[in-house]
Amino acid sequence: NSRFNPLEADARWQRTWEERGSFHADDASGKPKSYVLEMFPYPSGRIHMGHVRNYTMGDVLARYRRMKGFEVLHPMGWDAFGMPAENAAMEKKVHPGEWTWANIATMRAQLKRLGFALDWSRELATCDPAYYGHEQALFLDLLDAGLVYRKESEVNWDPVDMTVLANEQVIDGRGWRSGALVERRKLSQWFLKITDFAEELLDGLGTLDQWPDKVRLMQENWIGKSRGMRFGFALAGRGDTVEVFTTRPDTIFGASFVAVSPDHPIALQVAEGRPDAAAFIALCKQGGTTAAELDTAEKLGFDTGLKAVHPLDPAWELPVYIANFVLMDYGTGAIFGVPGHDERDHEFATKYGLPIRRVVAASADDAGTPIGDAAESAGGVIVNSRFLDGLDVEAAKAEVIRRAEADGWGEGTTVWRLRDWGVSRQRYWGTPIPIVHCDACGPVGVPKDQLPVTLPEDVSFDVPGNPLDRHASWKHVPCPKCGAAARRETDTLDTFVDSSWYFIRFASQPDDKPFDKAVAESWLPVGQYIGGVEHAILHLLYARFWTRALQRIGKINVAEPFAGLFTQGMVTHETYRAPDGRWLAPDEVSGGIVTATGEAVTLGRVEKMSKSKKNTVDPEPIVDQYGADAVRWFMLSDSPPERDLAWSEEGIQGTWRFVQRLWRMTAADPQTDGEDKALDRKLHQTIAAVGENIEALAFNKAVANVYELANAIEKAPPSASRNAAARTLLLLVAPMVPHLAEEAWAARGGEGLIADAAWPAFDEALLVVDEVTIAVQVNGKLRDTLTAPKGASREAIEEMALASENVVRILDGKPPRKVIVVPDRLVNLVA
Ligand code: ANZ
Ligand code: ZN
Repeated sequence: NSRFNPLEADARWQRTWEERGSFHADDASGKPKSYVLEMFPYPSGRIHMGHVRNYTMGDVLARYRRMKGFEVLHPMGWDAFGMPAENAAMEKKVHPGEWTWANIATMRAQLKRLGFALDWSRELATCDPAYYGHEQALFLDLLDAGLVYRKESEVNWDPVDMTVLANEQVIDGRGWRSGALVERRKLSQWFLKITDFAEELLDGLGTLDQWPDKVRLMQENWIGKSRGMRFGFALAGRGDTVEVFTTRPDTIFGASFVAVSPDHPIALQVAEGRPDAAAFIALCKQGGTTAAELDTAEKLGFDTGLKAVHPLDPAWELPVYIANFVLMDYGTGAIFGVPGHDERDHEFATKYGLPIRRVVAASADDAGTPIGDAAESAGGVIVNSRFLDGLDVEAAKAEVIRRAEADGWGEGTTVWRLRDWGVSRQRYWGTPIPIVHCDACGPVGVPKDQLPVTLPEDVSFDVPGNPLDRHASWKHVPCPKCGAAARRETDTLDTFVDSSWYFIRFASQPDDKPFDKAVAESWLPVGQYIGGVEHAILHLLYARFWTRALQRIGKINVAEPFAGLFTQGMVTHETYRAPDGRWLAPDEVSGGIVTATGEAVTLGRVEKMSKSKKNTVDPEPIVDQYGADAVRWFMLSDSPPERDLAWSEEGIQGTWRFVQRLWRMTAADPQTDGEDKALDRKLHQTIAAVGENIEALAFNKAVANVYELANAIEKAPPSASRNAAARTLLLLVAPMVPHLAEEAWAARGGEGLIADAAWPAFDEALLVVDEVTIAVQVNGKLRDTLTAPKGASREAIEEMALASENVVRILDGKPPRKVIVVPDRLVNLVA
């Protein structure tokens, strides 16, 4: 057959793999285990190109590892709870569950058509009670261990829709639906004690040498260990002090003001007697709670009239402000401002006419240079600071801390940016928190034999707020402890909890418990985890925490869940605009004009595929047209996997042609024999290189290796070497284009499935690439030259030199007194 027909072959091989259970991972296997995992998808409706790229990469690695003799676990599931399902419920009047399960069915079928080597027997969906019931049990275990607690905490409140908003539903400080200014409200919520693990999570990063540096750095910054000092400013005329935290005690003589958070007890106290202060505090509470929003908001302050006494100079008094940029839950909730050397303080001081002093300079000579339009945060030498003058920044920090500790007005301390993880969500479509609130007993865990606490089906979304809160028969239950009338917790868990342990459940999924310890440990940690960099912080941090928390309570002896991490780039596409500025989809455009109207198209930038720019390409029709292998090959070609990949029609046509070329050169061999040394060499070099490159996830390089070998095979005259090379080429591309590989393997009478074949071995001796010319000297005089493989050992070169006819003649049977070898360059024999 002169053409490979994926439309017929793909489905046939997919069926064969499924029938044979080819990709089922055997827990009891005697082989070494390898766990390859891609971040599981949110079932939003259809597979997009980003998924195809992500899962193709993982698939190549998984198939390669199988061929290398590993028992591979490569599972797939659904991160199925979350807001989009509720939005769909509101907009389309369809139940979130119905919407989600329908999407899962569609996307599962789409994934199957790409021929991924997945163990579908382990498929899971987080919205399935068979999954989230076990999550509830783990939550209760953590509660028993004291790692879960309840606390008042602020949420974003939409006063028009009367509902709590997630951070991503707050846009420019307003509710995404109502457009109303969002307020901050206090609600009692559940927290996980991730801060107990701050040090461990930070130190653990040091062991993750197969993670991208940038991700480790992002995690480090998020955990945010700050060493500094805390000390008190006495309030003039009152008996109390304001405690502040600073990382820059060296700048203590540059202080211009003290500021407290709007939630600080002193602020609240001031507000009691003063309506203007109360109004200011209320103003600060408008707007979202995200750090980014607080950072970019204009710095605002309210002068309380109080005065703070400088701890190193009783005659020096500083004004005390309430300021919107001081957070209550960081450090002590109060600061001293140094406008010369802190940008926020600079902005604040400029606005309120406070002094801006220099206390750090590049050199002592610059002590008199005023600070300009911006704060100077660079290090240097301390100036204008009495006994600190002349010290460098670090020495001055140490000196201030030393004095404070000696005189008892402050102390060195460490604070963390990391906050405990608030997991309560006032939403329906999530894992119910397995708690019942009883007036007599307080919050009581639902007994484990009553789990799962399932979501009620009969809910409506026609009024804002959480339907669980309105569901009388679900909400009102007797207390599990005393039997009195009580209320179910109506909040559900943050969906990040669901994704914090799914990789453990994939490894082991008994019915009666979340996982079996020994089985899970036999697979974990995940050897290679692959996903988007958008999960570099929260998901990975929460999963690391959850694993360590389970370790602490003895459930699993694994500290770090993901040994290797790879963050892949995005799939991009050109953007198109009509003359009126509207975005056009690729299929509305042809040859630079809008197909429907004949208008000229403006070509925009190449950008990440997104609905808003209309530059998405649906993978399914592409698979219909070109088959899975051409799409897979495209995903691996051209761009390094960590970079963006530009989708193009020409590109997919090119890969389609290459798939056909592969078919022509591999499906059958001419009847010939004879050796082709050069081709043998190329083949063995390619085997080594493709293996190394797949191992390093450098798929584009592996693809380039394959192209080279394919070119060499096509150019080579018929020979046994050529036939062997064609057969081996098939094994090399089997992880990438598995359908074609099976089809060609079968056509040439290969044994069994190529998916089960062993990865080819290579002959080290054939790897040597270059040869070098080596000068042979006797007593410093050139007597001969040698041709040797580059990198040949000293001994090998010495042996070759001693065998040279000229050398034998000159030495005349006597051994040299000394041999000097400069590898790849020369040998000098001293006679
Ligand atoms: C004086 C100072 C001088 C500061 C200077 C900085 C630069 P990181 O590194 O993030 O730990 N700060 C302390 N508590 C705060 C709070 N609750 N809300 C807002 N800001 C707070 O930052 C520590 C610095 O952030 C502290 O050091 C304090 O300002 C401010 F040239 O004190 B600094
Ligand atoms: Zn009770």
